[in-house]
Amino acid sequence: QPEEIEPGVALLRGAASHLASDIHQQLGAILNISPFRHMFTPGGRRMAVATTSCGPYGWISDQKGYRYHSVDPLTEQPWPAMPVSWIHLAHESALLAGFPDFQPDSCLINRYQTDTQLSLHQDKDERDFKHPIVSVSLGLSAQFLLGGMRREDATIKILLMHGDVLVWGNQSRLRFHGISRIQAGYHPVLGDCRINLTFRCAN
Ligand code: MD5
Ligand code: FE
Repeated sequence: QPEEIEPGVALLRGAASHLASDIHQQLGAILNISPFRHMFTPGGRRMAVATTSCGPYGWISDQKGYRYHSVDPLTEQPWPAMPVSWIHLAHESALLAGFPDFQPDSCLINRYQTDTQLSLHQDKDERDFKHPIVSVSLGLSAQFLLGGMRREDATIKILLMHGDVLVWGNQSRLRFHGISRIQAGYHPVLGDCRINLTFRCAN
């Protein structure tokens, strides 16, 4: 039963906990095909968060801009398949949050190591904002910063822990958001980092 943090933000505490070792194992197989890498912003800055993707489309960034693409630029091959158990988790989470038709065609995988942060931004690279985004937090905890529709709006902090799932939809789909600097630590399953999976309808 989701907790409504704000209209359109549904928090499912611990909803992915029971899948953690399964997710970790499948992540290993994905990384053997498309490893984590630090992409560069269109302005030429190296991103602190390391990323990869699975599913039909992956999110990429380079001097030409931010976009979704069906080929991994590192391997020049399609992205690895989205594991069926991941699709089910995303679909069930969206259903509980009131989105019965969520069919992700992309899963962006973010890795945050100690001291990594993600500055305030909006997710606007997807074709249709009527679809929610489902995010799954694994490993080290993080303070999530939830802002408003304008960059200067006040933010609230949400502590995201291993296994937490959030569904971002409707009026909260385009809120500004970010992640505070990750504190050093060690998680028994994921080790010394935070991993976030974001399931999206890119196209
Ligand atoms: C993370 N990732 O924890 C977050 C989870 C990203 C990113 O922000 O862009 O990869 S997704 C959080 C999110 C998505 C869409 C809308 C909102 C938040 N929101 O309205 O606050 O690594
Ligand atoms: Fe984002």
